[in-house]
Amino acid sequence: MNLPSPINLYLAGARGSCPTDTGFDTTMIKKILIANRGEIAVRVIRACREMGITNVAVFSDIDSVAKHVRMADEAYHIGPSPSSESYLVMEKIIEVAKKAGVDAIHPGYGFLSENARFAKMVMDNKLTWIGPPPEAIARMGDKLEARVTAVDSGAPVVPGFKSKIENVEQIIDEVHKVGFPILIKAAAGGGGKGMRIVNNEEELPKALKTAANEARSAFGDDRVYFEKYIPKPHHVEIQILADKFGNMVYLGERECSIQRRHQKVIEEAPSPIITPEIRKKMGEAALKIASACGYVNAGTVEFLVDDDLNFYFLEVNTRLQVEHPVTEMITGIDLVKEQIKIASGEKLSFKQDGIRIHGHAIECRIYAEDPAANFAPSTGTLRSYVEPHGVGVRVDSGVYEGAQIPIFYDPMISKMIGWGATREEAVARTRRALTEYRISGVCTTVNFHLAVMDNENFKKGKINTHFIEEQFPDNVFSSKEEDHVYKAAAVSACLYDFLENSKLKTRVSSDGGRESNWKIAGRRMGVSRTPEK
Ligand code: MV4
Repeated sequence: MNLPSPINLYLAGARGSCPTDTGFDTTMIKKILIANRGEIAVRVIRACREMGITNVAVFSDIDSVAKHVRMADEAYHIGPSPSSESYLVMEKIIEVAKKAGVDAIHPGYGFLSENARFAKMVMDNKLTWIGPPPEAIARMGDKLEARVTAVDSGAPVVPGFKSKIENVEQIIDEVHKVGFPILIKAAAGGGGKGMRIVNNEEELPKALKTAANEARSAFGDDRVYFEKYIPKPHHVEIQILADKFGNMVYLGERECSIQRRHQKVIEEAPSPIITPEIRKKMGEAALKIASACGYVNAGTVEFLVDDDLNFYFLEVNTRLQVEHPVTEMITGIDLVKEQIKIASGEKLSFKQDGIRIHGHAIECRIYAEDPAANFAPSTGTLRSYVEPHGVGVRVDSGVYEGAQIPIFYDPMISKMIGWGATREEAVARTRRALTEYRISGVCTTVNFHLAVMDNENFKKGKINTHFIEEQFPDNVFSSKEEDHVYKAAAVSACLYDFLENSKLKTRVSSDGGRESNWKIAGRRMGVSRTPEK
């Protein structure tokens, strides 16, 4: 089981090695282990192959024929399906890295990517860690330390407190200075966990207690701090790259306000609200914070932006992010290749004034979720799976037709990125590309994304972190799974027609195929579903 699977031995011989001169010096890094799965593992494999680097996948029981395993030069089994017994087991991954003879480990996002202990373990085993220094990961992972680092660097930070809250008396003067409402946050938190809005002084003692209790049970760390609450902010983040010689650049911003339950759904670059002046200010603030924590490799500095375009530091993500492609599309810079080059000790090959923003890119995260069931994960077999193509369209996916969508991992199956010369063109192209997805067997969020592309506020760039709840309050979207309902109905319709001795005539849908023929046939049988908004 620990040998490369036969399919990969075949592929490696057939097309794995890259004989052409890629311009990358493989003296330091010849072979990389990718400690991840799904679309991000595929993304890193692609970068490796373009650079002439041999790539090694790892897989759990259920992933033995997953797309990343099929594409890799070599693949090693690392344990049972639950990630706690496979993708998260540091010792197993180090063991495979040694057995396979790799030079470096790329963690992708999620899993071990922001685990400072793992980064250190990789380095202690004389392997190259394709990520930031463990000290920077640890420092930014603590949201209170990150806040203090940002304050000391001179970057704008939300008004609030710089240290752990001990009791109400200690903070009450500060609270009145910034004014209600305030937001209590957990030092060990992030991603929205353990936050509490406090509207007045009466609520304060109880809120402090519950926030600390929640933080203790969620993170084993009850430290909390507070910030002024910024209502309906934009979430805008700056992509940075830093080499080992102190060279740093920012690659513009990404607008990530469209999210639900603190999970991003649609991201775009550039942000529709950010001006060149604010971009420069935010970029420079991001680099100050990165310098202050000795940052190296790719990273993201998150900011909250209010309607007056005041921006405030929020968090640093010490990893490659899901939404990195929108930045790649508008800058022409391959972030994964840059990560690998930085880790191998190369200097950045461009300076800030060499970075240009070209056009506009929008990413839709396609999740295997059922919008009709409050976006619960939808698992099963991808009975049909057809991806969009054509001008200005990029699809990064971790699946293929016939693949299983397991219950064990994140339900994101595909990312579709539409590029256009202007935001209007990017929206139209993203919408067009979405109509080309043909997915059955599981429910997906494709139709939700279509509804957003047709939303008047979205089209005008009027979005903030409350967009989904405000624009789609009743949560009703059709999903492609509906086709099954229509198929069943259409089969009945055929039977009915047969019995009536009349032919089922083909009708062509007039709106670019958004409505399937099954649906049209189904409707003839009087099947009606919740209409789209
Ligand atoms: C805030 C905020 C308003 N004011 N901080 C949510 C995730 C975590 N990283 C920080 N978050 C927020 N912090 C202050 N002082 C509003 C949010 C917030 C949010 C931020 C980014 C994207 C989506 C969000 C959804 C709800 C709340």
